[in-house]
Amino acid sequence: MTCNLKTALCGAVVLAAVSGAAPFVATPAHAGDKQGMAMPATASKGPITISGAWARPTIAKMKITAAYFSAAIADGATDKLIAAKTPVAEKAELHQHIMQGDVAKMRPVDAVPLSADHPVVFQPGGYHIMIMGVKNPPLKEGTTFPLTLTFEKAGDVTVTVNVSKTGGGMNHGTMGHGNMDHGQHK
Ligand SMILES: [Cu+2]
Repeated sequence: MTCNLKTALCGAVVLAAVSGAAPFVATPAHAGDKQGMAMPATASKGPITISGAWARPTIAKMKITAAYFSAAIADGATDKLIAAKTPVAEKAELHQHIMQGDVAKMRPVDAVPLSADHPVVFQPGGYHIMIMGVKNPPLKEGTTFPLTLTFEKAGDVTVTVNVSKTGGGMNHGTMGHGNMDHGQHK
């Protein structure tokens, strides 16, 4: 019964430390997620980061092109890219290139799964966003346009796409996508 004062002091110190930390926890972490201000080449939302977005220029009246980028997600999180759209074209579809013997073919895919162990690189010869029905062709080299990627959990992420013949020097030439299995488990 003689140590009440000490105990009470100790308790008060702990309480002060806990309540002192609380305002930091309450601060919104992503107040600056707005798109379209500085036209970033990298965009992120929640655990997802999209970077290095580029698309091939079109020539003359060509109304079709493809966009590429890297999609990464934080450790422990998973999501699925399920759709794409852009105001510069009527349609944007998720596509995958596959080799059948010596013939490169492409086909639409419903969804592209994303996890920290399995970041996805959209690149020539693999996954790409097929952009169809370009409204004001040509899409000239050196210009940019917005591309909105829709994720199952994170929702829409809009990234600025650089129109470029080379993708700004990114070199993923040695990566193979030959036999990836993307079976869906809904
Ligand atoms: Cu395609």
